[in-house]
Amino acid sequence: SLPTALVTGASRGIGRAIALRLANSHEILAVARSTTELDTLASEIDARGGRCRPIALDVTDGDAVARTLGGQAVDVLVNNAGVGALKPFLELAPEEWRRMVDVNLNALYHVTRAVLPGMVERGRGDVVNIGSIAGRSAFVGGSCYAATKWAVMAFTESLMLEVRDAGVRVSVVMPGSVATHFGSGQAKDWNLLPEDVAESVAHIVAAPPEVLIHRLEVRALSPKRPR
Ligand code: NJP
Repeated sequence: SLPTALVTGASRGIGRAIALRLANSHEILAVARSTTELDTLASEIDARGGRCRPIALDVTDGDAVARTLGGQAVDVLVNNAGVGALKPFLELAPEEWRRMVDVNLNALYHVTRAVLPGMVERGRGDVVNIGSIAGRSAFVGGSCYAATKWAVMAFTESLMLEVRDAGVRVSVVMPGSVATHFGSGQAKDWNLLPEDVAESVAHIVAAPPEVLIHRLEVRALSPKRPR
């Protein structure tokens, strides 16, 4: 049977592209809150001859995550779900700050905590976190968002050091700007496509078992390059 890949934030954007890409070689567990979008994704993967199980779940709900994902046999975990309220610090509402920390950081604890024990037990597995170039730089309007993505970098490297001897590979993909509905909720005319990021995730997962690609930074070559 196919290995299993669990992708959070699979209902749209980068997560959806990752789910579609990994569906070539994996059974997909597609996690997000939007059930209709997850069902559409599952039908699309079905139609291509793949397998996809939609899982409606708020990744910030630690109890629900443990209940739903705990004990699932997962070969590849992609922590992709993320939110960005990109605005000056003094304009950030407390709820926006809390939400970014909850989805971009705390959810990585909940989801990873649920599936990592199985990987360690089996002596193999991939955890791929979707970070950002904002995880090694700063920008106006990024006080919280960049802070959460710097945290993802530190989490990724620390966890990698802890579990590599157990055979589990932990990585981070750091994209530049990607054309999704991220942040404002409006489709953006940005340079990278979700599929570009998905290709990097697939590259990490397909590395020979004794090879760890720990960090990939993915940038567009130039602004407004036509495809
Ligand atoms: O964002 P978007 P992207 N529980 O808004 C899900 C990073 N990144 O694809 O629950 C469960 O299109 C949401 O699903 P739903 C970014 O930081 C992006 O651009 O149904 N799921 C949806 O599927 C993030 O880590 C750019 O609303 C939750 C998905 O997350 C990742 O890429 C640049 C959830 C968000 O889809 C994907 O972002 C960069 C919850 N509580 C890094 N809350 C960029 N776009 O430019 C949200 O460097 N989701």
